[in-house]
Amino acid sequence: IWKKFARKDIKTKEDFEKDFVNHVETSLARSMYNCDNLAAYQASSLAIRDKLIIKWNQTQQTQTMLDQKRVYYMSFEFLMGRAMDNAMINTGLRTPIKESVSELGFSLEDLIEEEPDISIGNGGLGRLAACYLDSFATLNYAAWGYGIRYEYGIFSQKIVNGYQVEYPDYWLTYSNPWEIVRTEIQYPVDFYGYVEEVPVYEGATEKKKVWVGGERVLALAYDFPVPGYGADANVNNLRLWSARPTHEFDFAKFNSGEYQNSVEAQQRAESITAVLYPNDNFDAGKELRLKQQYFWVAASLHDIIRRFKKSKRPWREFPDQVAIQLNDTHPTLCIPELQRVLVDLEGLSWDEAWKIVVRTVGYTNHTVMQEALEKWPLTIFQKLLPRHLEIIYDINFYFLQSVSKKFPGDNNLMTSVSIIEESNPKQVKMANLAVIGSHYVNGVAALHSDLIKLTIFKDLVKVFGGDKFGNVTNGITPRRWLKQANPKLAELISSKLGGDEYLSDLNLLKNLEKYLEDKEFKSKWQEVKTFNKTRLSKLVKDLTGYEIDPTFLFDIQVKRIHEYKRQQMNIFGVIYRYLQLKSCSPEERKKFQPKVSIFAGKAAPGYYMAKRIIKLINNVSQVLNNDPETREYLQCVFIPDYNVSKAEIIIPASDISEHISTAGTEASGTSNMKFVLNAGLLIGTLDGATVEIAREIGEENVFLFGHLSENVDKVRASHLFDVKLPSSLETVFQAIDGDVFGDSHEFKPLLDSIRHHSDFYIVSDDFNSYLEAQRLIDETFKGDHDIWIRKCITSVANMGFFSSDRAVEEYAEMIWNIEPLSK
Ligand code: 26W
Repeated sequence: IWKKFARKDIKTKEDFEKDFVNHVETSLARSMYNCDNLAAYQASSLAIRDKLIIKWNQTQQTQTMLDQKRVYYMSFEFLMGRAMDNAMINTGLRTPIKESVSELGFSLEDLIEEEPDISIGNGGLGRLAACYLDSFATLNYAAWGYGIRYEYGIFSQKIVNGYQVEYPDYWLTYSNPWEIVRTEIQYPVDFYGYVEEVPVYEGATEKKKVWVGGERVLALAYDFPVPGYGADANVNNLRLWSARPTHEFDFAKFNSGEYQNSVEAQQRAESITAVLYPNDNFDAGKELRLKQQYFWVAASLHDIIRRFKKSKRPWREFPDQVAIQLNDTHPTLCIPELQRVLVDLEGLSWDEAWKIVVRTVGYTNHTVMQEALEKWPLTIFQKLLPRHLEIIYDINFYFLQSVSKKFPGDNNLMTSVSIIEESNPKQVKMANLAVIGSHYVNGVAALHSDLIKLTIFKDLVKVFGGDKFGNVTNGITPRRWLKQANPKLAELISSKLGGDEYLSDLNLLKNLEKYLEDKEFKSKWQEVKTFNKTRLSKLVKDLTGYEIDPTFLFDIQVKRIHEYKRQQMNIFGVIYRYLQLKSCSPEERKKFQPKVSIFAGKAAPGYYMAKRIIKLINNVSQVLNNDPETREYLQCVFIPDYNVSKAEIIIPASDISEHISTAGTEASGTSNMKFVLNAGLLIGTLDGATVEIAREIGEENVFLFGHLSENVDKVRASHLFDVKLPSSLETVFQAIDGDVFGDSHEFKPLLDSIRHHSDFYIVSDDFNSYLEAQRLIDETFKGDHDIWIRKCITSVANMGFFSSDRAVEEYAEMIWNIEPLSK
């Protein structure tokens, strides 16, 4: 019977239409007469989701049957963006569904616009996790993502009077057709309480420690199917946890009539997964965040262990079945939690357990910035997780014992590698715990991986040796970042390469070099760029009211606003250009390459300087775009509320994009890869993965400038007594001080941090070389345009290395020791 009635897969247009109508009428309880775009989006999503679930079930069954090792990618953030378009593309159903939807009276583009972004991440780290999920599924790895189902994702940003204003991002308003709530999967998670000594077994004299939790919440699982690319590809799982109250409730209070108070603790439970912390690269050390981390780690490990126990294998085989990857230090509690489960609950010896922990866990570092390194005050830790703190002390004790044997008397070394920082207050250094408790540590670009060995982990390298540390350069998924974001370019490439195979084997792009002399191809290439620039111009008009001209050079910097990323340098450059234009005659102006500088990005709500940078960009925009003398040559816009779906429109429209961080500060960057893959060139410092991009596509195709990372310390040291501004920057500061861009008081802190507070990000030292690179861009763009297009084509052709498929394969081989499953 089961087989006879098993749900049929969607194969034809008709299958989809039937499911669509069904969902409108039953799942949504609507009819043909009141099916608006929202309902049509929901019904389409449900129909596509059904298809994914069938494959999801098959994939999971096969994985369980084969009993192969599985990877658990632990990430506190997943910046998934929209799901529907991606699912249609990956399953190959986009074209038939587009036709169906149109026959049903809708436009597919309109339906896609109905979907809110899943924005449960801040920036690079969260988007990287999303790209890796796509590659796991596409390459048939048995790999799950684990995260938190925040009810409020990253805030949405409005610009009011030039200032950023934050609004809550409640993305679940119209429910979410892409998630499946697993009411049968709920685990208790405890906090607070105390540690007790109990007999190892009833009646024994030997004692062991156990944790008696003081407050309990439930973790409830929500699953998101993650479809791989290809008609018959696997569907993997992203499991997100949501906090719920337990149903044990305070009867004493209830009976005495205190109804409200009797449910108070329960209501508190839900606050754990309510909101994503909006800090990026800055550790605020808030107790609720540690609570979120433990909640998620405990639930995920519980789930992993439950699955492992079903296999009835001995514990020592755990690392042969399970790989846990820590996406930065946020899930580092996996280490003491797994040790606690094995020792306190499962009765393994400390040493046996520790071997298992270390063999299971791998750690990826995403930043060298001191202020981003997670440290928890012992007081908070002790209160929230008393047993884990003891375990961490023990881990540290055994570790330091081994260090002192190897390096007797080296107290500085001991202090530096210790998990506990003897500061006031004392703190737990999560990065040290992550290195000590895992078998491999990697950075995210070649330069970054070298730097962590020389800086934050220098002493740990001494202890463990360099072989424990390595590199996996980040990658991006060509499905979302080429096919979905830039369908016109994808189509043009497919027409030349004879199909879509390059989307799952990005090195095939190399064949594009054959067409460098093909005039028709190059003119189509240009048409695609113009189309994408026009598309972005419309978005800019809708969101800012400004009209920008697609024939201008589009110069784009989109990323979180941060002093180290140096948006301030970019806007100073824009001001410099404006002042130059103002000072020339109308005739001379005509020699300028018309250009629009486009910015977007969010500032952490508490990040004062970043917010001032946004204000300055907006004030400059206002002056430039309204100046009749210069606006034919130079404009500037700030696009509000940057997110994944906007990135998909913005990135394909660039001629130039800016990756201009102070050398040595940007771990990798991934938008640099997205821009080049979408036929834009880069201006950048030799930082993060830009170094490798230049290596792959040729240095002559990247506009490089600025001090090298190995010289940054020296340059900084030269600021100790005096910061010398180049006259170019001096002129810019004079204009700002002279209220040309509004009240100069607002920008004083920004300028002072450079001229009076030692210019930590060396803007003054890099400014002239930045301007020189900009000059070269103008010259190249304005000159023989064929040369420009050739640069773009050559660059795209050599981007194969930056596919997330390559990155994930390196992790699989070097760190996880897993092979892909056959379909
Ligand atoms: C504790 C607060 C906090 C929050 C987030 C600290 C650090 C983070 C992230 C690790 C910051 C982040 O997203 N880093 C970015 O990771 C990307 C993916 O590897 C890199 O491409 C970026 O260069 C890096 O800034």
